[in-house]
Amino acid sequence: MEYKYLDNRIESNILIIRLSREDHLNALNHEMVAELRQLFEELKSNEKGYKGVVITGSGSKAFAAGADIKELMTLNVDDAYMISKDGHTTFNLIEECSIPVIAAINGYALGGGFELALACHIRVADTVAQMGLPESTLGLIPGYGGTQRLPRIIGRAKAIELMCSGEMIHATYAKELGIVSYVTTPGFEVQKSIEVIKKMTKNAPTSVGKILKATLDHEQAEDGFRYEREAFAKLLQSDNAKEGMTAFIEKRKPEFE
Ligand code: CO8
Repeated sequence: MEYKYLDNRIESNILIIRLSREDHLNALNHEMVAELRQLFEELKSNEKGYKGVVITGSGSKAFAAGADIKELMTLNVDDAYMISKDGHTTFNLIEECSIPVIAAINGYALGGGFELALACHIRVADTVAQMGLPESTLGLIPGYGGTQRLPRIIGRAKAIELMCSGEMIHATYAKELGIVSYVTTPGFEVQKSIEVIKKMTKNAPTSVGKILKATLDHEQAEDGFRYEREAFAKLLQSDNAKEGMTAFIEKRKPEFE
């Protein structure tokens, strides 16, 4: 299938997906998320026998700088709820994939972009990568599963600190926290990810699929995902969110109530 926002190629029997909206720092619009959903639905049967998947961003500046803020500004509460729910379904499909999925983080991975990386099984980042969940700086909260996945990876204390502060962290600190498994020089994050997939799949493929499934625990978080999308959709209509997103577009600091 042809994709508008995903540029796909195959190397060593590994599918490399490049998010392709470079002018917007690969910000995730609804269509791009729908394309990811389609692709990971197709990967369920893995008819082509891929060994793994690497997701990365086009250009050198960003993996993905978040959900598309301009698109978010057009959504009413019902649309926002549904788009967040679609995102939850899509990112759960990624997490449930029966072959290893690695996020090769090249540059910024923020908001929804970081949430996409958190849904992958493993993260590799280049030395200039910066990541975080800055939604609170826009008067929002994460809406693509970040409130559930980040605490699972680094513990609640550090996760709530990062989410409430909206702070961006560098790759080396992300590695210290256990978010990122490897840090590479810029331009080598995809190669390193391929190497990790090769290492993980050199044994019985039946074992790999079962290990990925046995360690999956997002089902326990279903209430949390529902709370997240309800809160996101309501907050999106708030005066603070309008101020936060308008300030981003106008390239100024927001003034929150
Ligand atoms: N959405 C839309 N456009 C964006 C985004 C974004 N998230 N990020 C960057 N862009 C655009 C900019 O508007 C700019 O476009 P233009 O040239 O037309 O002005 C272009 O990309 C380049 O960006 P900058 O000029 O800002 O580049 P800088 O190098 O100065 O800064 C940053 C890079 C620091 C990454 C900066 O762009 C930034 O802070 N971006 C926004 C980060 C952010 O707040 N992300 C969170 C978004 S909210 C979110 O992700 C919610 C997820 C849940 C959604 C649930 C669905 C309902």
